[in-house]
Amino acid sequence: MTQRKKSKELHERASRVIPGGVDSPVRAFKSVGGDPPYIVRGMGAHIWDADGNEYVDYVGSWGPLILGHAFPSVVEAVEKANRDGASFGACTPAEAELAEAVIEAFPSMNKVRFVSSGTEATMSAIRLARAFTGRKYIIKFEGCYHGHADSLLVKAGSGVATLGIPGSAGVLDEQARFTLALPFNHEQAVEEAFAKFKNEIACVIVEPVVGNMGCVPPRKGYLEFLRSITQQQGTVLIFDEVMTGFRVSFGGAQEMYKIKPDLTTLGKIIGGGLPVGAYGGRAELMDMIAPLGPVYQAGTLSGNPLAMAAGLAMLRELKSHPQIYRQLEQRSAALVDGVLAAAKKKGVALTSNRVGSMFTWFFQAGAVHDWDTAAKSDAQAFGKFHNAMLERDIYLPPSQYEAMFMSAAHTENDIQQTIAAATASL
Ligand code: HOZ
Repeated sequence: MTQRKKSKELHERASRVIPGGVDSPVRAFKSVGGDPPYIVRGMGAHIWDADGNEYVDYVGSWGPLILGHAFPSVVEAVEKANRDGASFGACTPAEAELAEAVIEAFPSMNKVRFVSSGTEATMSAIRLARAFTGRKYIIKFEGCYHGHADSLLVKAGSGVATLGIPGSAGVLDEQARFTLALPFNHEQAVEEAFAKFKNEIACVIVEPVVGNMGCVPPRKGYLEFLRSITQQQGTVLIFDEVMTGFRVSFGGAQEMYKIKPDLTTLGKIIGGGLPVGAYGGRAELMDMIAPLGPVYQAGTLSGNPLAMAAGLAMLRELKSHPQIYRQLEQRSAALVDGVLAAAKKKGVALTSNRVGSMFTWFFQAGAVHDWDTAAKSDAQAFGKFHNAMLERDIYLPPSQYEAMFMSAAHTENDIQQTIAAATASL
């Protein structure tokens, strides 16, 4: 049994002063059991805990570390920026530079506003959509998670699904009333909602490839359908690409599926893993934001110089090495299929979803295409698998309902080690 004495002590200490010992609920390992290892270092595809145990990491800070931990040019950029001052709450040159780089990769955006988290990005995008349309209702999809803003904590994925919380205490019925949570990948449900709430729906917000109920790709034609119905209805289509942006391809899911949403939200990948989010879209929408327009949104740390520098270094690296995406595709396929083959041999019911380097093994035999099918997974079997993998030095997200991520730093050796560990753990 791996020794995690120091992690245990650190968790006990944290639990005395931080609710549940964690600053974000999924980290608590509640759904898989056991105590979380306390991470003290990361390098490439590997992380180390306080007891000196080394793991192959498939969380990658929940997606953004596509180049692996402590990537040299990102570290250098942050160090250099830090020497010049960590925060000014004033204009800095790197903001426009990163905005130009983001817009170049996402042609659906004429303008982008940086914030400090994905939650802020989606919350602000929804405010903007409501202001633009003058409508109240929003459509989101069951099992999708767009951060923890009040109106979005309705049938959400991620930690909410993991902990089996239907919504959240403290969210007023009045705030949740205007959120229509529909099943993902079901066109009819969307058509019915538009028929029932004619001219009342401000926006449809969707993770174009869902990562927060595990990885669930859109059915063929589904995103095209969302684009077309929102266009017909004068409703703003928001792609939440906090996970998929610069991940499933350089231009995100919208490049992969060739759809132009009205607004896009992005997350920490554009900050090289530092706390950054962004929302962007056509100028006609974005120019409604203060100080140009009446939609207020602000933040002292927005466009923070360290985060901008890290993001620029990351995007430069990705842009100048497009082969990274081919390598990620091949290695992720090898890993996902290798584990599936092992499960088949052992007679374990396992199904997988994968888009590029985002993937999930669901502990069930059936196909997973929405929340109801994802929820049929055997979460207990996943928990056992998770523990057994951790014992074999493989760090997976501590929830059946979170995607796993491969980085460009994962080697063939890491993959073989992971397949071997999975074969023994299944
Ligand atoms: N699925 C979440 C990120 N989109 C996990 C991270 C967290 O909640 O801490």
